[in-house]
Amino acid sequence: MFLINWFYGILSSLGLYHKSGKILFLGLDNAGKTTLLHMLKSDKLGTYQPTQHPNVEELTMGSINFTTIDLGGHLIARRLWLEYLQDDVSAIVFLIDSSDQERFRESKQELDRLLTDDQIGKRPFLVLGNKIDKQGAVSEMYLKGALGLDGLTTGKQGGPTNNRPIEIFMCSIRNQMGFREGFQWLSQYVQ
Ligand SMILES: Nc1nc2c(ncn2[C@@H]2O[C@H](COP(=O)(O)OP(=O)(O)O)[C@@H](O)[C@H]2O)c(=O)[nH]1
Ligand SMILES: [Mg+2]
Repeated sequence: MFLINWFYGILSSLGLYHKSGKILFLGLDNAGKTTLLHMLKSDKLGTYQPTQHPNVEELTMGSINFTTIDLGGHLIARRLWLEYLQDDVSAIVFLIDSSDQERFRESKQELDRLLTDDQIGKRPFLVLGNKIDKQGAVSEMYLKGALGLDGLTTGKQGGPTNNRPIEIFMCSIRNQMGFREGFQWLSQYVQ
């Protein structure tokens, strides 16, 4: 009973109650994926680290499975996310450390690779510019430009689109700010 109430609380705050499927958290190492996963989990739930994959973690809550995968640096990464990219992947959350400007190029490369991949198709994409609490964090406008997303985003109000739904939200996972709005936006595109 406790767990059901708790699932309801956290999943509805993300707009994901009554939804099902798999949500992938992708991004370079250090972007904040594991921190986000742990924020979603109660002490009663374990995160599961698939034994062969030190860069992958999974958490299942209700009918939603969240999987984090580190990108970058390794050719193996594409094989890895293809492996996880079964038909039931409902959405992709791409995280980036908005205070680490030195890695924006590398992050953009990975994002471009995902956005142009046939296997990913038109799955909805939430980009989270994390760590806005840190000194040196750039503005949303700046990050959008650095990632080449100017003019390509769907709009924060969402709604039907013929293109791939994609939007950027700035957040601080550590301070629990901003990411829920992003998930609420994303959830309208998740069955
Ligand atoms: N200041 C700040 N640090 C964060 C935030 N989110 C994550 N971190 C820190 O960033 C580091 C990397 O986070 P982690 O979740 O391990 O990144 P991952 O490699 O993408 O899984 C850790 O030291 C986190 O505590 C945030 O919103 N603000
Ligand atoms: Mg991690």
